[in-house]
Amino acid sequence: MSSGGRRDDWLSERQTEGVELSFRVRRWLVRKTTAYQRLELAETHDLGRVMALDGRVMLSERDEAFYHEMLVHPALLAHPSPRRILIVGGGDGGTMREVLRHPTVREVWLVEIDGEVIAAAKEHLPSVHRGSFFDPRARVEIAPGEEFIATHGGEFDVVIVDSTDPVGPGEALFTEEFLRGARDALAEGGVFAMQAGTPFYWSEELAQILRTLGKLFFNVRLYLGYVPVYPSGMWAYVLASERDLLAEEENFARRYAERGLETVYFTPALGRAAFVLPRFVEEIVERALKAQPA
Ligand code: AG3
Repeated sequence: MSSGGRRDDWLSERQTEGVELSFRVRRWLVRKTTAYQRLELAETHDLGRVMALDGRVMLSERDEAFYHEMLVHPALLAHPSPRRILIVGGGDGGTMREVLRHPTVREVWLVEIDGEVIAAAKEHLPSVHRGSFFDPRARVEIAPGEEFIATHGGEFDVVIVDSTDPVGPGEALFTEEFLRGARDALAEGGVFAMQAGTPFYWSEELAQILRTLGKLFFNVRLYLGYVPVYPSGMWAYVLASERDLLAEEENFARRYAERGLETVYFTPALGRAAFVLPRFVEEIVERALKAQPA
């Protein structure tokens, strides 16, 4: 049986109790249960290869760059000189690929709980990792993120959480305890970034993330991007820092040019515009961050 699916030639994600998105499968590449989750990888009819974990679509080859660029570049461009980077999750290597585009980066740690995700990505998703696992700056550790951060205080210029959803099995990476640890893993002036689900279906989970980050960081900034294969297509990300992030956004264009970045979705102008929110999302943010220090 495919995830939530009725027919064997479709990979389906049940996004809500009443909404499913299905991808017609040409060929199944992986269908297994690892120690942590159900792992599915298929060659699809329209979107290239698609990977799902526990029936939740993690990426398609066709639009993964939309997501990975938006998760990585605002955070790295908000830092004047990001050298040491930590990625929690992100076993497919797409986030690491985008991090490694920044020539300032000396070392990037990828801490992924499920080694089988990395193995499957290495074998079946070369277009996503594009060799980033083999970059001399890459360090890969198979471990739960919360364990790793507990022993790496104050070390990273940027910490990026590339997790599954705030609902379900990824929940550990959304708790106050974990997020405090992620904050404490930052060096002076460090920048934290995470994916935060969709404001369209999961406004309460998003508000919860913002409330938690609001307690931990001086500056919390929500932004949006478009990811066609994710629930609702409207995806939220959060930057948090002791740095003045609003001021740092003015440096996006210069740093993008200086670092010679090449992207298919992100541009410096889009990166700044992404913080301009639809009214209903502004309301979620205002309510969640109200009564917090500005
Ligand atoms: N990380 C975010 C996946 C969330 C998608 N949720 C869903 N389909 N329900 C993806 C990992 C890519 N590196």
